[in-house]
Amino acid sequence: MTNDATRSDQSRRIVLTGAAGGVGTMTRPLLEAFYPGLVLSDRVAPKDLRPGETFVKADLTKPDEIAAVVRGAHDVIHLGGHSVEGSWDQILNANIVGCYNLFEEARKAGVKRIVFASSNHAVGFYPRKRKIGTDVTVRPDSRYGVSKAFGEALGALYADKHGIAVTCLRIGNVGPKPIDLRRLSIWISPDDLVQLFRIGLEHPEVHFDILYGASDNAASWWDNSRAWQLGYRPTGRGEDYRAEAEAEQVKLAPDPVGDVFQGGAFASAEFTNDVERCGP
Ligand code: 15L
Repeated sequence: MTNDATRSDQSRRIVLTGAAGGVGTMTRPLLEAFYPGLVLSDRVAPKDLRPGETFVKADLTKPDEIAAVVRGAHDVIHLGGHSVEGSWDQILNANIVGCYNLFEEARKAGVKRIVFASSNHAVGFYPRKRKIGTDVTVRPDSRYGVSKAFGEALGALYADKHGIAVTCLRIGNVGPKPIDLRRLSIWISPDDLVQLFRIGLEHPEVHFDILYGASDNAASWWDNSRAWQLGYRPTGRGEDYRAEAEAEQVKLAPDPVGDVFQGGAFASAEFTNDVERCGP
């Protein structure tokens, strides 16, 4: 990402929800260089609070607590919520009600930009043999995936109706390296994810965008050209780890349903259909 496309004003208040979770923990140390003084929020305090970071405890289901978190904020990176498949109650509360509370309290507080952690599971029922862009119809593979599609729709509403610049990142799998064959296609390094956060927080052209949260993976199932257009230049290459990912894959049991679809085990869980009857 070029610096002239992304000039950061370090004095502004930026909130990171879900700060104590896996993705928050991996990206906070990297974000610090660009945005010192992050305001962190979660239901529990991060164990490794760093100098300059402020923690505000909040439950996404409680609008007054979220209002306190976003008060005076210029931007929000919303990672908070339930991060895998869960019961309907869990998903409803954390990801549907919680996501609504976040957007609505942010609007009331005058927040200018929101980066929403969507997920590959919003489109997890696309077969692996298909390459998809960000303009396809959503095909969630789980209740969790449905909640991410909801968050994307909510983002579009708040962008069009209220002028908040919203970037939805359909994040693949974040970590130091791809951990199996599926992740060779969807892996993203923490550095590359921070690059995408910065595009969402800075790029002047963002109104409402959906981007894939993936590194530069030769085996990718996604056309991420919009991200590249916005200056994204990922440095991670899944292919560099192919041998390790293949070695890990052989330790896993075959999943005749999950291995067909992009969402993997999220697609095969609770599956009662025939693979042949799923769409192309
Ligand atoms: C996700 O959306 C989850 O948050 C993460 O835990 C992984 O399961 C990832 O997707 C994945 O698809 O590997």
